[in-house]
Amino acid sequence: MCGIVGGVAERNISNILIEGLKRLEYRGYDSAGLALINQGQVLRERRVGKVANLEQAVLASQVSGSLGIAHTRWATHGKPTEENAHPHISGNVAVVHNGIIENYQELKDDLEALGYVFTSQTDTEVVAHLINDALKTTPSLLEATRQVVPQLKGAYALGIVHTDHPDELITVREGSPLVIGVGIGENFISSDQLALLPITNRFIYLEEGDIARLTRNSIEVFIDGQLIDRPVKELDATVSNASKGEYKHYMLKEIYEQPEAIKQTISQALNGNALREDFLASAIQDFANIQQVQIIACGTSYHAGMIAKYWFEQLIDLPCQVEIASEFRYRSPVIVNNTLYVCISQSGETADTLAALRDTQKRAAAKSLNITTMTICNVATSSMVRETNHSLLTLAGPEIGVASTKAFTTQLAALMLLVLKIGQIKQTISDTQIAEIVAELWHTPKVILDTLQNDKEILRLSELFVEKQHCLFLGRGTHFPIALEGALKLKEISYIHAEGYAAGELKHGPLALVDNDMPVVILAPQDDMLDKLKSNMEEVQARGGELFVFADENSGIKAKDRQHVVYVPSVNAILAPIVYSVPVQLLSYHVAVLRGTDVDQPRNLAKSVTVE
Ligand code: HGA
Repeated sequence: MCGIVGGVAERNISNILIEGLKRLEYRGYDSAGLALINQGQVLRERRVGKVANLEQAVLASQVSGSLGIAHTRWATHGKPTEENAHPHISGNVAVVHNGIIENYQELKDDLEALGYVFTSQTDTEVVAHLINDALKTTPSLLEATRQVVPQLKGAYALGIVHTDHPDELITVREGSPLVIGVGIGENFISSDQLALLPITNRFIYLEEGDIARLTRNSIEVFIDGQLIDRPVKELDATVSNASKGEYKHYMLKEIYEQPEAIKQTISQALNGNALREDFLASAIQDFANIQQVQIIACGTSYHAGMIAKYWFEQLIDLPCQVEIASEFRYRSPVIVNNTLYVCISQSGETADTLAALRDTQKRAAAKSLNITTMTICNVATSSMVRETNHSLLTLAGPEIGVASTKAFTTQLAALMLLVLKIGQIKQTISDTQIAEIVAELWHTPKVILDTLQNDKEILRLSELFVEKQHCLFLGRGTHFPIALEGALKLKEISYIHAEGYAAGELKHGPLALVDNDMPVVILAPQDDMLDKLKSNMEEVQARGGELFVFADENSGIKAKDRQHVVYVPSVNAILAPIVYSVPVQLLSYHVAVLRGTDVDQPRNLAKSVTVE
């Protein structure tokens, strides 16, 4: 979602802010802006569209300054116009904001009654006016911010500067992520450390409710008005590797990175064909006690969770529920003793998942229930990792394309490792079975590499989708979630309406949609459901639907009139969903490229969904 970058330095930081915004652009990209404090003035530039537009404006106007804040916006309140782009200014205060001020209308009414004039439709502008107003009673920017924060309801990360405070950057974290980048004689803030990696690898991760005051040479963090010590963490320099390389899009690069990402992810847990003794060792007692699993996630991560449900129940006989976080958090779910709550999120900051986790922890504590919480995510320093009992990292490297690919397949690999570990502790799976699955897991990167060889064939087929308005994806068992994921991918980046269905549900409704103009994508691994799936394919063909089948090379499914087949190398049925993710990713990618959409930054979407 929106990206914040800010800094206080000796040197001109306009380039640093722009570079930082570019690195955050994948999180929101409908408009961008910056404000620099220079000789008692706020110099502001804002532009609709990509950061490149802002960059040109900054180059043309030559605005400079050694204190400033910048923002890429993903609008929640008010259209993506220049007036609504951040920073917002009131008097001599400039503010950037990530999140939503839920009570902004009440605050706005009060401020208007006091004579403040609003120039935007955003919720953010109230913060600028409130701070400006609070400065009537105190000369301290920090103190004014402290007075305003309790009035704000909702989620927010803020960056605040003022012309009378040329060596002071105030920042607040409440419900939206924010890190401080620690430099030498200069300090920075950002909503994602990725933005600051070119200038520092030392970070302070703010906690909920923290307010910090940065100057060139000092960082003070306060919670409830008390100065508090937050540790500085040094990051491994390799995490900064986030360029497109030779690839046309991040998404394509990330699809091709999957074999390596999976290898990295499983290597941390395995020793030959066995689980390493130290893998999740601190969780052994907790895992021994659990009697069921509740997975909470959103979007693609939710689909990974759906697959894990099959694995938990089939392989280790452990009941597992999966739910979308935005539903789970608001429906007052019964929190059950001895449950493992697993949050899955690429960023570890997904607002709904994080809120669901916190709510679950609160409810469990209120009833003195014994639950265990766990995160599967791709960012070691994320809020979820910090706030759960245990975590398992996907070592996929930064994922920049908005459509998740390598994060998804590494989540699946991580979930399988978790299933095996819990099964081993509970002795519901034998060492031999573990060794067999692990051997297949090691083999998966190679099968994905072979599957990627089909890229040209998939490109050829994707030409048949370009003019389509709708598409169905069908699968059974663990490939039902892959059908959902395939449909989600196609929707997200090509804007073709797509639905994923359990193939057995076809005759309960979606079959009515099938006609000559309806492409139907089928996921046909070699598993127990193959014959049933073949019958479903016949049902589609009988109604004139055109089939695009990703089929196991030994499935016996053959190409014929209006039935296109791409063969996927044979793979163990349990792990097949990891492999079958790849052709649906490639299909969506090529369709989107042929339709000329912005693949890495599709309209209306953004990465790292830090607003609910
Ligand atoms: N509510 C603010 C900020 C939006 C945001 O954080 N998006 O991720 C706005 O609409 O400008």
